[in-house]
Amino acid sequence: MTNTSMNEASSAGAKHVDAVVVGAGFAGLYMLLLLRDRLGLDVVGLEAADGIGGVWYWNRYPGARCDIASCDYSYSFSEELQQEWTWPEKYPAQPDILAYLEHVAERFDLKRSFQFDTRVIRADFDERSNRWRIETAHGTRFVAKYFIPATGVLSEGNVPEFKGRENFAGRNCFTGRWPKGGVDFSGKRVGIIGTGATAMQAIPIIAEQAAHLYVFQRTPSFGVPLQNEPMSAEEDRRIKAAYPRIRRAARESFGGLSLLEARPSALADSPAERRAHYESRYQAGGFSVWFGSYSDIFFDATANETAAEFVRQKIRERVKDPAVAALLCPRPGVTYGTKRQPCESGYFEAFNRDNVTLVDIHRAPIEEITPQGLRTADASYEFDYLIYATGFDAFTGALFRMNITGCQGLSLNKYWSAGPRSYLGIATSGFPNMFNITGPQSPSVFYNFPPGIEMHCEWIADCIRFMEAHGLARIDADAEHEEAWLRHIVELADATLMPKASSWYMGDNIPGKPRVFMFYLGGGQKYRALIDQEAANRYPGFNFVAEDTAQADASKG
Ligand code: FAD
Ligand code: N01
Repeated sequence: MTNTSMNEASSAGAKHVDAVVVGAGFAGLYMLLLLRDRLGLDVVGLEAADGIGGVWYWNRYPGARCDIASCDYSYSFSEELQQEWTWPEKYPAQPDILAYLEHVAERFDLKRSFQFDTRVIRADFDERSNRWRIETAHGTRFVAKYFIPATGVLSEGNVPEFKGRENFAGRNCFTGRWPKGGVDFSGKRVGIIGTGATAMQAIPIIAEQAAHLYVFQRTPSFGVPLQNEPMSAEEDRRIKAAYPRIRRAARESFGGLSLLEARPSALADSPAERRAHYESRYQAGGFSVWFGSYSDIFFDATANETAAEFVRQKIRERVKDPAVAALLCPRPGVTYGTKRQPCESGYFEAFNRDNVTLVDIHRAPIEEITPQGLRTADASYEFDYLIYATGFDAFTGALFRMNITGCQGLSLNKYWSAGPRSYLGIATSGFPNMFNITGPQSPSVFYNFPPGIEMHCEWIADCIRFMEAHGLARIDADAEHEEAWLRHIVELADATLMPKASSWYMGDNIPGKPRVFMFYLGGGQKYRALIDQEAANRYPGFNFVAEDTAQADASKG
């Protein structure tokens, strides 16, 4: 078959649209709204789940909630929306965020443009027509000028391949695919593997229900209290009146949050001043210790140790049994805040209960999952339910599973085999007309997601508007700009303590994944200025092909 007839064959029966957006989380919903309603494009959204919500659709495990305050973790693009929606708590729980996103979808009539239960399994760029050909697991096909994966950086689960995993006779649960009806643990024996942010939210609640809970911990985490509280009517009014200031402060901040200001140096304060400052941040809750204590904890190991020791001391104060407390404290030399800060509500106190057992699988690793439970190097445990709270194949997991092929048959999986490559974290050279939202090499997970998503979606919509207004068929990131961006990402990361820590930020949690730093550490305000400047200067880091050139080339073939 010639190239032309292959292209024709694979486009036959396909639906032709201007853009395909994959994913119906915060990103996919807003991207679709902008392209459809502001630009007037013909857009289809494809979503693997049977509803909207993304992370907040899938992660229904007990205790799932956001650890960024609702006034920050919400869309800012519509004044009416932010005024009419009332959050019940300072830090919203999963059902409330899902209800909010349902409201957004309803209010802006978004669902009619989505196809649910529809997983994208392949996307190929056809260089002759400058169109993406997208295929779903049902075999339906789409041809689109623009292909926008809004597939999330924490959407592809990681369930480790323990020996004997399939032999467990009880019920398996993965926190990132929690059943809609919930799971009743009353009177049951439960095992949970993992002690990251997810497990720290789930454990105190499951501990209250289960007959016995075994917590299998390989690495302890520096948890700090969330300090959640109900939203009073007065606080709701205050926030609604203050939205212009709150949103501005978030835009002008490093991490997209409105309320935190760190002092420059932990070492410049006396031990007593430092202790008081950490204490006030600990009591303030959420990310206050992480982003709001001292800036140099990210750069200087001695400064970092003051924060690490403060949090360890808190764990020792909260856990009654000193041996259990010691196990729950991150080990000496492990830096604080160089992996994602987990926030908790009663996590450490859960280990004061008689029905909770902490099992150290660092010392005695899991050897096998058995029909009755699991066996470690030194003991066997029996339970009825086994929960995997084992995290995600972050950043690249969902993208790689779409089998994306760009120019000259190059697969994204191959091009990124030594780590992600992009210009500005938005586009990858050789993959034209494809845009990433809060993906690798952007501020991504080091920036509050809703404003990060709005920033990217608006930039992408403006870029597409520019292309349509100027008769452009193709936009492709310039390879030299991409190379320079990669160097910049590494340079910023290497100035901090972060690449030295073992975490999913570095791909450490997935066997065989290359160890590279995955996101931009220059801060949201600098990043916004860079991408705005790129657009204002008419995209110097990108190469364009005009529609008429593309048509002429196609007719030559
Ligand atoms: P997602 O919400 O992940 O949506 C991606 C969607 O794409 C999913 O619905 C998925 O089904 C779909 N999809 C993926 N692949 C395909 C495919 N091949 N075909 C079709 N559909 C596909 N961030 C914060 O800023 N603050 C927080 O407090 C916070 N809490 C979090 C708590 C949990 C438990 C998790 C897992 C993440 C949390 N995050 C938090 C990060 C979270 O990823 C973002 O806040 C945000 O929800 C991301 O939205 P998104 O639309 O980019 O991606
Ligand atoms: O995943 P994780 P998560 N054997 O990767 C353990 C967001 N989030 O789902 O550290 C034994 O952090 C692993 O142990 P170790 C947030 O961005 C936010 O908890 O690899 N154990 C670890 O303890 C977060 O960072 C909220 O030694 C194994 C755990 O499983 C991100 O999602 C709530 C193992 C995984 O921890 C991911 O968090 C929830 C193995 N083979 C999630 N493999 C909020 O509060 C893994 N583990 C907003």
